[in-house]
Amino acid sequence: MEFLKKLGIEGTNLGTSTGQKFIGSGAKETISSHTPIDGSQIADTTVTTREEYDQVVNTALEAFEEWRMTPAPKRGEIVRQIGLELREHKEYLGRLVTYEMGKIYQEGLGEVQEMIDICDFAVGQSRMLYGKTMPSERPRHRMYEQWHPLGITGIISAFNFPVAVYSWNAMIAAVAGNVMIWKGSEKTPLCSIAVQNIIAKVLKRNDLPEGIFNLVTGGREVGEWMTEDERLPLISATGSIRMGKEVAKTVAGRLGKTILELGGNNAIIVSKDADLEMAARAIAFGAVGTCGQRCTSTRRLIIHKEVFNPLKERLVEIYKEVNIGNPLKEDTLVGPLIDQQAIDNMQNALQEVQDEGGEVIYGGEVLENKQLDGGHYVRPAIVTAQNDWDIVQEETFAPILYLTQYSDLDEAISLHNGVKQGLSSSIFTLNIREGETFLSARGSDCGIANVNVGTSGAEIGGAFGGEKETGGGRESGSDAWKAYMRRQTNTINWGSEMPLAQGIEFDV
Ligand code: UN1
Repeated sequence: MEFLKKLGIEGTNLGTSTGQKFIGSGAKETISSHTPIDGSQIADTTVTTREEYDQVVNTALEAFEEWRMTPAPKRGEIVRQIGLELREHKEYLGRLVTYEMGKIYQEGLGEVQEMIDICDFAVGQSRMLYGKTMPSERPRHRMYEQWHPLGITGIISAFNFPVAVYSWNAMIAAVAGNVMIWKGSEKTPLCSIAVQNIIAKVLKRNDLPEGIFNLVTGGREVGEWMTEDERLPLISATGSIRMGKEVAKTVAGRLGKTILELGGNNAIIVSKDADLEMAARAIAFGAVGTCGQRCTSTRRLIIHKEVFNPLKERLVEIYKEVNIGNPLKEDTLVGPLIDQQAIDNMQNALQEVQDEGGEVIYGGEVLENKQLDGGHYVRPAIVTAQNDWDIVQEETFAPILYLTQYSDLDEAISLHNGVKQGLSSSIFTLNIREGETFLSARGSDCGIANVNVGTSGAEIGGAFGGEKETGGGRESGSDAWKAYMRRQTNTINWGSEMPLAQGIEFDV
């Protein structure tokens, strides 16, 4: 396949890299990558051994010595070139994301576009790592703060955004002066290797040392080496709440820093004053896009009782029109789930919600696809449910949309906030009071709150992340860069006296 060749991953048996070079070879544990499109094997990748891991860390520590002393705008120049290289490879990499992860090609392209956007953002940021200057209370003293890099940033990312989420972290961390060790998901190892190959071109061209952008491959064990390792002052992890709690505990146990981007259980409130057609379109993209496997996917609808039936009917109509199948095909809107486990989880959730008394209004079936035998296709489901049912309280990584009703806005907001997660949220209303209430301190408790915009598909310019069990981390835009740096307060005495702060007299 042309795009595999162009990305340098055809028949690969790679896995561990210190930037320009892949290291390690010979017989060892491998991970086989399969496409969820038809279940066929794409290639094998090697799992990082403990020895290779230590080699990576040592190389990274050495590179940090040089990288931290490279002026930030010069680091930005490297990221600018990575952005250009990504533009060159956008179609191939987008295709690989689709092939290995299963999201439709439009969304594969969108993901690479997010990488390009964050590169551009990071280039600008590289000249804006601003610290404040504050007036000193002492005469002839100057006081200011500056931001320094932390060291090795460990990045653990998930299968559902196999390339973009890495870039949010890596490109910002890189301009901040850090070196990176990335462990991508074991479900999408080829995406990691392809990105590594693209970055390697820029590193080689600029004659940079090994150890700035590093890659390790593997499962839980490799992740634990990272979280336990004191040489990694910061771990940025994206994944399940269960995983995040373990990462948080381990890293906090050594007083390291974390950025956690965990599960969401995102809802849209649809008011009786909503533009229902606009709402329906946003809901459909949020609920069935990426086959319900975004952390920002719309999982719950809280609908005013007066518009419940018309909206429900409109959604069923839209769901009926949605083409499910090969995500590489242009007219497909919903591709496969990632694997059999995801299908089982969806089926179990549907069973559980029906046992509670919910009704599956539409979809939910596992689909046989003769042409794509071995793929993991489902029909997205619409289900009536109650917010406090256990299964509704959980994030099931599949296209299940739970519908509930409300009568007044306070009730809607309380249902909305009545889950443990707090990532993304939205209200559809043309009533300014309702919209502003939702955004106020007594409104949505999420990290992202929108009016007349769905829950998924955030732009990179804002800080991305959420509250409560979503983990509290912020990545990507705004001032998220600060989490990748350490703040230092500096006071300089340029006078000839030695005055103390707080006016303390201490005559020696
Ligand atoms: C994720 O699902 O982990 O806001 C990230 C969005 C995308 C990123 C999702 N820009 O839906």
